[in-house]
Amino acid sequence: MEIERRHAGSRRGRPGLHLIAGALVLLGAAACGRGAGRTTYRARLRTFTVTAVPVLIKEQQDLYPFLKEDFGEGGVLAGKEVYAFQPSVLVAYRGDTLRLELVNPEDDLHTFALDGHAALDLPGQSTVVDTVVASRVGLFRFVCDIPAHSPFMYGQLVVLPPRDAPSGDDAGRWDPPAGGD
Ligand SMILES: [Cu+2]
Repeated sequence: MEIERRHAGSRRGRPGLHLIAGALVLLGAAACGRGAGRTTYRARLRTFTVTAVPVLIKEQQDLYPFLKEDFGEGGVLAGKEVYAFQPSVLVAYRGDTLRLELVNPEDDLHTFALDGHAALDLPGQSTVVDTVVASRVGLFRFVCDIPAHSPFMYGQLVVLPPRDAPSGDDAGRWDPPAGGD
């Protein structure tokens, strides 16, 4: 549309061209009118702190006696332990840069495999930081691919189209409260 405006303001060229250019400007203005109220989303950095959390693991068998049977031969958790990523749903808009702070507070190894974006080891008692760009709209599953933790330990990255951002540059913005005593 900017190009059409420049044509309309030009003193060069034949008068007929000015008429055509003027009509184009009007058409462009009408198109803008239809889009009125729609915000322009500016991609931003989003930080997600995701922690690997034990949910039902062997160390808890004294606390939850039913787990002895669950983990035993033929039990519903035989050969498995249940962990979770907390939070398990991450939401961003396309174009956002995601800073992932992945915390593994316990002594077992976990992994963080995010479809098409990242494949990371999370050693025990460590924080792994990675940055990815949400370049495609869609649902992207992330899992810990340690066999004993599958299929329990997973989550989803939801990447929304920017046109769906509700308002302004800060749409969906959330900043953690400042730390302190
Ligand atoms: Cu795991």
